[in-house]
Amino acid sequence: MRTPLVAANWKMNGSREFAEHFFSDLNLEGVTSDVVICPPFPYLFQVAEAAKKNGGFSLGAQDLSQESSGAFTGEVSASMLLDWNSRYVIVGHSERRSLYGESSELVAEKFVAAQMAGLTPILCVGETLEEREQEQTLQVIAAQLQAVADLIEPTVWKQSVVAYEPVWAIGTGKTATPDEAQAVHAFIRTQLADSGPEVQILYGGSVKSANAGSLFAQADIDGALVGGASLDASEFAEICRAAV
Ligand code: G2H
Repeated sequence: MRTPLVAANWKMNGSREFAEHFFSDLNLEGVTSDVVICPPFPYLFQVAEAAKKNGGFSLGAQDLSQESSGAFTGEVSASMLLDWNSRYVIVGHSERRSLYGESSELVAEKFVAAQMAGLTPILCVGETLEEREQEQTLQVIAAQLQAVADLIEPTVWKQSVVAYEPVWAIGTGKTATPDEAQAVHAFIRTQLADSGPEVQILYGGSVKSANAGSLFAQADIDGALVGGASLDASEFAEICRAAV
């Protein structure tokens, strides 16, 4: 049995004041899933403190460097994230791939850096609208997963989370139907070798409390990576409650 997991990706949103209000409003009563909150880097400390005080969720980061230390201005290493008690880190979010030119090979190096340091990578994969229309969805996802598979032993998948985020559904209000998402999740599981049955595979892309239940009811959807809706504490808690 896989424990459901709901992760908040705040993206480049928030402030100290926002985080203060968020945690005073966040009520995770009745939540049985794993919960992760991924703030921007400057708020890791504040979220780590809130996690210590309130409990019920773990800390994650939104990205990391593939390097361990050195002259890499602006970068943040896996050990720095661990220093603030991060347990998870998102790698290969489509915004990193499309806006910052991150290749699948670089994403794979980041995955390995995270995993070797003891962080759980949340590897994002997904196709663009054009790729879906050209019926290339599964090939695109297989290639994104293969770049990681080329660098790891198959059992290492067990120490990771995969998030399927169709690019056309991100922040657009459009969501894959539960059946569309389920088909891709089932495919992803087959690509993870013998580890497949144990890996939490999340759906991401305009998830909100109104659509979470029908997505989570699918056999291979183990939770969600939530962007916009994670900025509202009660909406986010509602989504977490739907993950049973
Ligand atoms: C996809 C998702 C979170 P949103 O990027 O990673 O964001 O829920 O706003 O579509």
